[in-house]
Amino acid sequence: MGEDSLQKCITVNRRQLLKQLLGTSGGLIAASFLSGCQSKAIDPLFLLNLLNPDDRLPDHILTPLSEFYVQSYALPSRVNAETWQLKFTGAVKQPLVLSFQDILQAPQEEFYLTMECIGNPTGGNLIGNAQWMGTPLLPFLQKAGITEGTIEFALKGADYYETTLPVAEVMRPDVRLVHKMNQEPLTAAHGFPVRILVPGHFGQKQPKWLIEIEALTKTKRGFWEHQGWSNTAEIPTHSLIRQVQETRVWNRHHQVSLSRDGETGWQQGVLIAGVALDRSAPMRSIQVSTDDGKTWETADQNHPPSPHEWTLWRYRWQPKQPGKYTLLARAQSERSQQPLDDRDGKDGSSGILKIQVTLQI
Ligand SMILES: Nc1nc2c(c(=O)[nH]1)N[C@H]1C(S)=C(S)[C@@H](COP(=O)(O)O)O[C@H]1N2
Ligand SMILES: [Mo]
Repeated sequence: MGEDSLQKCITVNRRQLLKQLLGTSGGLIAASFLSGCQSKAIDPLFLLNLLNPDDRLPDHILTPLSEFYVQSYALPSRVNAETWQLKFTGAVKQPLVLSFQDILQAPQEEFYLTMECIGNPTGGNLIGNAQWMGTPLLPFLQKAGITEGTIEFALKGADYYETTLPVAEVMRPDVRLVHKMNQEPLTAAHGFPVRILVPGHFGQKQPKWLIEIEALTKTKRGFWEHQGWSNTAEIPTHSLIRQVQETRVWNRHHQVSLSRDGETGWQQGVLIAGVALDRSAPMRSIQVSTDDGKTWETADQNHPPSPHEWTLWRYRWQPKQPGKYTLLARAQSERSQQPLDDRDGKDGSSGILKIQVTLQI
């Protein structure tokens, strides 16, 4: 699992990164941040009470902060909330500077959003769900005023990370400047004091330690986008199997072996559970196959109030024979259907995870 989660970090070409950083103002300081890529990944989906399939699926499962994956190429040395500033620069009518107090005094909104890294391999665990608190960005952008030729915004972190998004995406009313995660102030690793969340996109479009929003009249590639990762980084319709009976699964190499007898023996039924996510549309159904895609059954699912939070699903399988089986799960949202082939790549993974299960004699 460590290897999977580090995959993206390893793809960074240090020399290229250094060059890119030194091209920005303050590049010398940036060089000292290159202490190494930090990545933490623990399966975020805790065991549902699967042996009790009559229980209603919960509306939300939050990933505790201690278990939430961290994907950063470097942690900025110190970001102080008292001296922190967010600057609106570039093609704005009047430059605007916000303090942390300005963020706290603006109207607050609480919402759920699932964060996933575009480098998360099919079925991988660089994904977590949290409740966030922050204030809409839009009123501040309106106050600064965007000049006519503006086409993109660059969102910049104190670690000199940056990413860009089209004007229309950043000016959506559900884009927020966020300072709390699961009711706690953001931790240093997750972007204290303020990060931005742009729903519908993979993690790379959600800069932590946000310090500058620059209005651009020309397109620009961000840090990961420069390494070839998708520039739109929109979340495709996809599902992840997280659990088979009591075994947590998070990569395609997982083998699950179940004994026949006992309380969790396969004769009592096998519970399969997971999550599904889409960039903007509610999940219509999650289908599970236990015969490598020949036949499909519809899983139970919950209906989270926001499409930006993962849908939880659960399927109870009653096998009749021992043997080897291949489990698949496929999501269909109101917008699109998950493709059946393997897709691990620079647009993010949307492929089907195949889990091998052996039912013992
Ligand atoms: N400033 C900054 N923001 C960043 C990054 C970074 O390296 N620096 N990494 C991005 C990536 S690739 C992901 S997947 C998410 C992960 O957010 P998390 O570490 O809070 O889970 O943060 C994004 N925001
Ligand atoms: Mo990421």
